[in-house]
Amino acid sequence: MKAKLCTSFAFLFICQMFLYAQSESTVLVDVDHRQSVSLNGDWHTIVDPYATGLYTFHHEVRKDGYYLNGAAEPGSDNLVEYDFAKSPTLKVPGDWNTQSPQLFYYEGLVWYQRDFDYQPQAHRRTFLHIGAANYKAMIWINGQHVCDHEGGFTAFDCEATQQLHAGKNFIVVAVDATRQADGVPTATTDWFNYGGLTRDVALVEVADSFIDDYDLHLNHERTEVGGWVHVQDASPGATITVAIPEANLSVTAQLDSSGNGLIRIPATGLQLWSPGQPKLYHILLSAGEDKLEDEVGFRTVETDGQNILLNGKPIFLRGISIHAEAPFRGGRANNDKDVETLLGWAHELGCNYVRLAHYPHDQRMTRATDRLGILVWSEIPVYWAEHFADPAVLKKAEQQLSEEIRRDRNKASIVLWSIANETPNTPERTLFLKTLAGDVRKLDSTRLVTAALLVRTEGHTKVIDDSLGEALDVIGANEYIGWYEQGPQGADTTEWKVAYNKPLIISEFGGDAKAGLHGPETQRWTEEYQASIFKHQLPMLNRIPQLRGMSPWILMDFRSPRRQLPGIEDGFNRKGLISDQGEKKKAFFVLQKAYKEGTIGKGE
Ligand code: GCB
Repeated sequence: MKAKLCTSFAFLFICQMFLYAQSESTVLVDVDHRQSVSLNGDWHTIVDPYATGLYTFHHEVRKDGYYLNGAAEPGSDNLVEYDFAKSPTLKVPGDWNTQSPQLFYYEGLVWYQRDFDYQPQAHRRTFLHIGAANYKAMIWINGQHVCDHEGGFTAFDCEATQQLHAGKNFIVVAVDATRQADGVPTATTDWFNYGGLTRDVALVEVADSFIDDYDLHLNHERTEVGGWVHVQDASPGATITVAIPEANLSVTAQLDSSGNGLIRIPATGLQLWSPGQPKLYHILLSAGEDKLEDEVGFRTVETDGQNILLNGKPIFLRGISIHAEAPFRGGRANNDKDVETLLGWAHELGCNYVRLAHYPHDQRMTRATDRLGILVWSEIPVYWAEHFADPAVLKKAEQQLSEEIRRDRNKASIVLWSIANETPNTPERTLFLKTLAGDVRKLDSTRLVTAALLVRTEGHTKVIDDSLGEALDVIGANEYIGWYEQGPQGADTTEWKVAYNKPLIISEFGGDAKAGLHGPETQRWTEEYQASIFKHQLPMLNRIPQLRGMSPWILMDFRSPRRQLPGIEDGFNRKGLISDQGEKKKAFFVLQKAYKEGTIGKGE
């Protein structure tokens, strides 16, 4: 079967992954507080659309693949047809599309290589950390295979202790951004398929036995911080200590045979985290030689009938949707400045909440929402027409979900895990997504499960009765009255019927406007038309009794190859309240007024 698959070019990359001994990648929780050596910077790159660096002309796996980092020796008749040292460089982190005009629409395989000096320490282990590589990555250090990864928006860590040595080392990463019909996401989306090593790359050093995962959260009654810490390769009888020095709290727990230590710390006296007071505590964890710090907030989130309760009190989520698109320069958002700009605008708008669409964003984003007190909807890219009947696709979605939750479960700002966006209401889809909802609850029972559903129309009534609603804690729904259907006034006569007695978030609404294009409110693409959509939507939304939040689409214009209208879209989805060059459109101020004056929303 493998051999047969490997003769088809479309499957080349997948086959290569099968043919190497699979090394598992993991996610080191709190990796940004670990000692690390950055591998960011200039990497040599080779664009390889035919996968020549992996396969011979008969599609056999090459024994002398580009991962060996070969070069023709002067005077030798050894034929080597590539040379990283003489090849152009690209910046890491960064997508290749916005770094080279020739690569703007390129969606294939690119080889990345760099040299680095390293001094491994005795009794220390080293992991290669990749913040994100879109979409598939294969990794070698000093010519030896380290690991592979699929999924363009989740972080992963691969142990490289064996492959590294003292002195000069080299790393080669093959990144393939080919869109996959059976990928997560599938081949058709409404965002740009930025390829490459789009987030930070580093070597992370840990002790022989080290803390790889933990879950510290306030219990339902808000009386105790509970959870667990997991230590990899702990010796029998080892213990784990968790301390919150500021609150004079410290506990030590015995690890069980699988390396897990259960933690219970009395929470009396701890200040709760909330958007008004985003209190983070400095936490110290230690297990033998391994010491780790984190900044963690404590709060509860739950539903009660149609209410969302934060720390036991009803809250209304005044939000905005955000893509991980870099303001001003374009490309993937991946640095502190990008995060500061995007969240700065959300703050200016009056938001206490953001929907991080449509995939997990850089960890800088959720660190910042924790610090700034902005609640978060985080989602995996299960988007539109996934191959829901394919068990392999389910596995990919489950992997991304667990990587997302593992990286971010100690972030107080995240209150909602979203499992899908606008998926067709079919039995296979429902089974697939109910499995994911179950997975979330197993991995993290302290947050709410949601999804952005599609809405049905019956005359002047919008009906939300998608059967997936049964499996959700909070119903999310997207609607585009005024843009994809009717004019903005359509909202005035629309009523809503929701089949579930649960909180509802309108997770998208909006319309396009080209910044600076003005005209009558009836003229599509003008700022006035977009503002008019918001003016008619807000009163309609206020009439929905169970509305508990909203995240209009979207904070900033973003690139999407689906958006082709010359002079207006030019490759951008223009539903931003702000242009990609930072110009605020009229609708921004309509929403800002409603948020700041508190004329939208109830339940608080
Ligand atoms: C949607 C999608 C979002 C699109 C948006 C649009 O419903 O969820 O990803 O970008 O509509 O602009 O059409």
